Amino acid sequence: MAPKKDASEGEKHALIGRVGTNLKVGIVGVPNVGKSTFFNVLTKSQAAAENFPFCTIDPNESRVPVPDERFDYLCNYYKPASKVPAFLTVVDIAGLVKGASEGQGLGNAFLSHIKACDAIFHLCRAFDDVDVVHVDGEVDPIRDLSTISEELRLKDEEVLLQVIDKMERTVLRGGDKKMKPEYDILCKVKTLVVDEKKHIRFSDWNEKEIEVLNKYLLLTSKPVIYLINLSEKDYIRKKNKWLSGIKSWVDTHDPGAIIIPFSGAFETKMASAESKEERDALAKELGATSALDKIIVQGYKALQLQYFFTSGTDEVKAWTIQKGTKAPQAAGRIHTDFEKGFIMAEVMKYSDFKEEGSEAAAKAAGKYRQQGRNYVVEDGDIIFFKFNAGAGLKDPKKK
Ligand SMILES: Nc1nc2c(ncn2[C@@H]2O[C@H](COP(=O)(O)OP(=O)(O)OP(=O)(O)O)[C@@H](O)[C@H]2O)c(=O)[nH]1
Ligand SMILES: [Mg+2]
Repeated sequence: MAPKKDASEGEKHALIGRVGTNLKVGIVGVPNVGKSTFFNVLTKSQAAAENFPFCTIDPNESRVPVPDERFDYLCNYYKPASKVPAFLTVVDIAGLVKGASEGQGLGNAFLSHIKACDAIFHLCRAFDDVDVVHVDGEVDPIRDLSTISEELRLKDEEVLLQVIDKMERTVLRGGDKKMKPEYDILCKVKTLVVDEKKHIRFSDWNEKEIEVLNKYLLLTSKPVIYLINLSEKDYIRKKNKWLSGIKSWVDTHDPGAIIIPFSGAFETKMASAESKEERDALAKELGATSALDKIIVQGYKALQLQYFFTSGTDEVKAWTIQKGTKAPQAAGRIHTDFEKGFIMAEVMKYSDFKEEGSEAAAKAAGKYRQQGRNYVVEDGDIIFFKFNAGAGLKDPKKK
């Protein structure tokens, strides 16, 4: 199934990449800019984050719960024994330097770590601190953005040229007709990446092209969210000398991409608070709130994931699905038998549930709807599936 465009959120291009729910966002940036510090505050981990370049070598991976007030409301309402929110998987990757695509710095190894991710948090340093060394001397976020963006493109260039060169032997000289359509599509991608020096995600691709692109998982096809690491002071006063330049760079080089300013130093301070009350008090005292929730939600959205809820006094759970998933496949997330023996989905919109105040009231108001196999599940649906328990085991027609 080709991923669909999501007009509702103003995204211009289809998502290229793996189809599934176990998707990851990788933190990418030049060395020593605060990637691991950010990873630690985001995922409450203790990955090494020290003041020297290439502190991170092997990727660190962790899951973070996706904050959602609907989930909180349901938990508050049912007071269930088990609460399972949706999760976003985040990977902290080694720093990338100019020439990485040719083996500089830690070289090619971690470019494969980026390949294994489905979206990118491009973390960029915009804080001054003479004690924190920058591999390229002065702090200059625009230079860093260009460095990373170009290294990703160069890596794609290398992969494309290799693949095309190999295919030429069989397709052009060997007359392999079967591979010709794929070869032609790759040549089109090559024109964009190599000749026009553009990223893959900026173009519109048809279903066949997306199928081919999905095979190669090229780096510049992955959606990027720009995270700008500010000093605590700048974050609190919402001012930074680089921000407008960064915005114009992104508008020119990655139109429509999301930019989220945050501060590693501020978030580290906030992370020291032990309870929600303490955190709220600290936020009030410092005069700013954490940007982490927004970052997680945007990361999850960039992967075109969403979730539906199952809820009751035993458990309130958010089930991750890809946008466009139909009811039987959504049921299959819970158990394969639910999909095989799917009868119907009883669906309540979260807003209706909240408005009516209870399941019974929503039912009485006719807002608890029965949906069939073609129903496309919407984000935040509360669903109760009805299924035939024996369907997965025997053919119901045979008595
Ligand atoms: N002043 C200041 N220092 C920070 C901030 N975030 C990180 N640092 C410091 O910058 C240094 C590098 O931080 P890391 O999080 O290890 O950076 P990294 O990008 O993971 O580095 P590599 O793994 O080497 O690529 C550490 O000394 C951090 O304490 C910040 O927001 N403000
Ligand atoms: Mg690191």
